[in-house]
Amino acid sequence: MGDKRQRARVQGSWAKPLPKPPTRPAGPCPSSSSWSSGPSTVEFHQPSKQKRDVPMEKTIDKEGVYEISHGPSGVSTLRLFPGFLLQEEADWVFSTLLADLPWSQKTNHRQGEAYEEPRLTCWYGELPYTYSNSTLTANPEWHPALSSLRASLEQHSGRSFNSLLCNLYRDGKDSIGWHSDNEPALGPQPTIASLSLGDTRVFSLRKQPVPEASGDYTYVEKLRIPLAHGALLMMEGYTQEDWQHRVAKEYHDRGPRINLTFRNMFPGPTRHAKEKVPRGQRPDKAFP
Ligand SMILES: O=C(O)CCC(=O)C(=O)O
Repeated sequence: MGDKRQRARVQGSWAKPLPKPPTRPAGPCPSSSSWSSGPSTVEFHQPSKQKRDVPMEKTIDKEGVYEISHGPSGVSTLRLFPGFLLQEEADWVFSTLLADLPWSQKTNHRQGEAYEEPRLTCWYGELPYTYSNSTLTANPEWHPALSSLRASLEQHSGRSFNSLLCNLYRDGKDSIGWHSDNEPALGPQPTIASLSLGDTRVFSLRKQPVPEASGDYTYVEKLRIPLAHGALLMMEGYTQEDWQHRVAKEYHDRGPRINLTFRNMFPGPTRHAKEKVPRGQRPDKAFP
């Protein structure tokens, strides 16, 4: 059938001339989606998504100095001394503080709702301490056991501490949620000395995500530090700026544990970290 008649039958006589079939370019036949010798095929390729691995949680359990990150704010350092207090001394301090300190359950406020912290606390220092929209009043009368611990920590670290938050985890259900100790009253790059007594609990840290992650912690670095009876952990440098920490609930039997966090507070307006203007778009979890 002549070309003219074929056009008339298939497309109607008004049809323009059929386009010429394209000719295969010279050279070797490229792979799919280009011309091949048989009927032409076009393969769809999914735009390649970068595969990312969720980093393995690392454990720190040996005595040492650990630079856990070098940015974005600066160097974050941990110092771990698992046997800072000898067993006998740790036993005596634990039972004395458990019996003598004025432990109470603090009520915090979030979005207008009151909730009780899942642990007991008491506070020592010349200044009140405000976090989660509730204030622990100043309490300058240090228990003698606490004063003596403060003196040995100051000698050991070369730092001074004028304040102390005591936490009592009654069992594995007591916990503290993700947070940073970055209240303005603690000043820039605060050094926190954290002494643990009683049953071992896992202290976890996670890096703050980059602003582009929009608060997604899936791919951030994570650390776990089992803190046993008599262990001292120092958090220094930019740890409070670039990392968060918590003690999660545990669903097997845990005995009571006391944690003492010695800090240095400066007079001035206090705001809790969660009220602070976030770096990038960093949404923080509540601080139970
Ligand atoms: O119990 C602990 O080891 C941590 C306590 C803590 O994070 C805090 O008091 O801010």
